[in-house]
Amino acid sequence: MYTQSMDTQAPEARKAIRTAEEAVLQERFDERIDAGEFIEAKDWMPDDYRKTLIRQISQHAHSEIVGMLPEGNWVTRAPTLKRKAILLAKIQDEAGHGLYLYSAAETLGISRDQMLAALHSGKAKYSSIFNYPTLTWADVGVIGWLVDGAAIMNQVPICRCSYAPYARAMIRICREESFHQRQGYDALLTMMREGTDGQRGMVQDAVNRWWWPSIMMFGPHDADSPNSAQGMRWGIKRVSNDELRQKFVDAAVEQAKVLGVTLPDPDLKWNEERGHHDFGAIDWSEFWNVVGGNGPCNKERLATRVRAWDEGAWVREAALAHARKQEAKKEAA
Ligand code: BYC
Repeated sequence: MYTQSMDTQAPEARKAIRTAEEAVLQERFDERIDAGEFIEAKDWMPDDYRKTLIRQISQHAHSEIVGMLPEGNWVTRAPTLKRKAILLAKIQDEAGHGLYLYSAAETLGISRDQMLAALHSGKAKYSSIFNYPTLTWADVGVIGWLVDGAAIMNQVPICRCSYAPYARAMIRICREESFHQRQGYDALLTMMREGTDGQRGMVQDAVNRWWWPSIMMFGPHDADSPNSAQGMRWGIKRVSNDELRQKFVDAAVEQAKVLGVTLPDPDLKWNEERGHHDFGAIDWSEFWNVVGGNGPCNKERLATRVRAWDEGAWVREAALAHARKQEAKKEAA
């Protein structure tokens, strides 16, 4: 009876009921966000909140997976067995991070195949930083120190993201990232303290090349960040792009001193009044060029991922065939 009476309503009346119901749900959702509550996968959420999370989490997952490539370049050339084992473990961790994050995004109603199709077609973004080449072994250390350092700065606040499955994934990821940063810093310290002049020169050269791209990782200035205000309102973003960048610069200056390297910015200096370091202007044309697909390695990175997907087709087919066989066996038993 209930269903029939619903069916006989005019479309406008049905729409009005839906709108009124949604207004109540929206109000309840806003109250929960304001109270600092977590939202779970099965809870009602506004469409735009869902879409924003899918965008951010899938881009984050893609960054972890593409982020394996610059370091992967050095697995066969790591200087010692110990460094090789550490690097392999780190790269494996990144694959794990990608998988946790794809799983978190899947709880929002998108499939992994859809996310990967968006990456492979160039529609989905991934972090700008992974479009730069790793020219020497020192680059691997600098990626750990600066790139993972920037990643941790950005990701610790995401452990308190309002969407619980994302926040939970981030807790484990952050623990592993801090090991990643330390291993990079340790590799650089070894080169600086026990290495030759040539090796110290390699570290400085790597720092010169990675410094600016690392501080670009935090995204555009707050005033030019279209997603920030809403992201903060929803508790997806807890700390702004510029605040995180400043914290990162302040921490890196001290770490650079211990390491004995110079950061390539003549305007970098302590500002007593602000209680922070001032730093030079970021070249945003370079950032947008890289984000737009025209960085030094964008095409290579994407082509490598697409090739891995195509060449892995037989593995996916075999895994599915195996799962079907297991299922059939269970049914027959
Ligand atoms: N690269 O309004 P905004 C890692 C885009 S993994 C490319 O501020 P939002 C690691 C942004 O997407 C590191 N694109 O956006 C892995 C937006 O475009 P759309 C990845 C960038 O979302 C392996 C537009 O610019 N970390 O470190 O409020 C080994 C305007 O920006 C970038 C995450 O993904 C960039 N750098 O804030 C080692 C963390 N920056 O999407 C290390 C999660 C901005 O509107 N993500 N854009 O077309 C976030 O925290 C935020 O999404 C961002 C951007 C801070 C990145």
